[in-house]
Amino acid sequence: MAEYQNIFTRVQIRAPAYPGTPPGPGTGQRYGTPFFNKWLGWLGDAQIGPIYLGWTGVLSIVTFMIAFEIIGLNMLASVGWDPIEFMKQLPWLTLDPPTAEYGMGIPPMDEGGWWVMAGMFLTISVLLWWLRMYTRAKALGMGTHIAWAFASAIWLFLVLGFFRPLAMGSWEEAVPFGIFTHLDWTNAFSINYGNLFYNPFHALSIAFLYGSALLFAMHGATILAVSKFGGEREIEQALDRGTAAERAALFWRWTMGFNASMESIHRWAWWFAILCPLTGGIGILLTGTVVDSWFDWAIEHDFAPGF
Ligand code: 07D
Ligand code: 07D
Repeated sequence: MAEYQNIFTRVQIRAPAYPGTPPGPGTGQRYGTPFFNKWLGWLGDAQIGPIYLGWTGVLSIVTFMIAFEIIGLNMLASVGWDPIEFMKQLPWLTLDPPTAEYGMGIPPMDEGGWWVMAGMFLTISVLLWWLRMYTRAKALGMGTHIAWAFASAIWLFLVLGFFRPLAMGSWEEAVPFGIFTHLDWTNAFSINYGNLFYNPFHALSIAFLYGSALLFAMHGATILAVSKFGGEREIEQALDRGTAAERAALFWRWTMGFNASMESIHRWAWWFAILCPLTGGIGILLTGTVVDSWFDWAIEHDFAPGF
């Protein structure tokens, strides 16, 4: 008997290639003949294509490639254009923002100008991808929840790389493009401003981050646990509670004293995810602009010991 399971089982959903619902008015065509990939089928749907790009998709990919090229070529230049050294040192390589002397101006290319240009293209790319998400959701008659969730991440991204540097009057405040150097930046930021642990918005952001992971795990596990009763048909179960919804609810009342509903669990998860970068962005924006040392601030507000 073939029972539908998921990740890494042999059973794969494989219907004839399906192009999807009609793309809707004002939408261009989709490209490519659909094909199937067994490896992807283990993780999710095996079908690839047809692909819809539209102008937002094309421009977003182009601007992302430009940013990626600028970063990559600058890193390659920093190791004397040696591809072997590039591969060996990649995690340590970096494209840094301009130094403070340039303020928010445009510096010479090799003193941060490339960083400004890469940042500009990356920002355009991210914003166009947001627009694509929004317009594609509308075209499919969907809600725009996913676009707003992405907007929340973009808020933190813009605070880190644009709004806060603008408020501080210098690109130097922004994050470098580099795998380890962006960690160095994160570490230095915390040290420079009196330890981010004492920033209450960092704390909120952490609670929502951990909360998101917990809710995702609880929800995924619950649905898998009742899938043999049809639990994965969540929408039907939300409108017409079946035995899967009843069992899942009872389980959580027994083990936690409270249960979410088939619908509310998704709203819980959405809000937790949204609030993580939303509160985080507020915390970063306040740092150095309103509060110079979170440790001193915490002593003043009686929750750091003040050794
Ligand atoms: C799993 C979805 C897939 C996305 C991935 C990221 C790139 C960048 C660019 C080589 C969960 C793809 C990455 C395309 C390549 C170059 C130049 C999402 C998933 C796999 N970080 N960060 C990482 C970014 C910031 C911090 C990893 C981006 C802040 C810490 C990856 C941004 C601060 C740690 C990465 C960004 C910060 C990381 C894995 C932008 C505070 C880690 C990310 C645009 C928030 C971890 C070596 C991941 C690590 C890590 C990307 C911003 C802190 C390279 C694109 C400035 C403490 N970050 N990060 O899985 O291993 O995300 O670092 O804002 O420990 Mg970071
Ligand atoms: C970065 C949103 C932007 C990303 C976008 C994606 C691409 C790639 C890829 C096609 C992640 C664009 C994508 C371009 C395309 C492909 C493949 C979201 C981002 C738009 N901290 N900390 C957080 C913890 C400490 C510090 C948040 C924990 C220390 C700084 C999170 C600990 C110091 C900042 C969090 C801890 C420090 C943060 C991030 C523990 C370092 C931030 C939330 C246990 C010594 C950021 C208010 C997020 C923030 C942030 C967790 C410790 C520094 C909750 C658990 C004390 C400077 N920290 N942290 O969603 O918002 O990020 O702070 O120690 O800026 Mg922290």
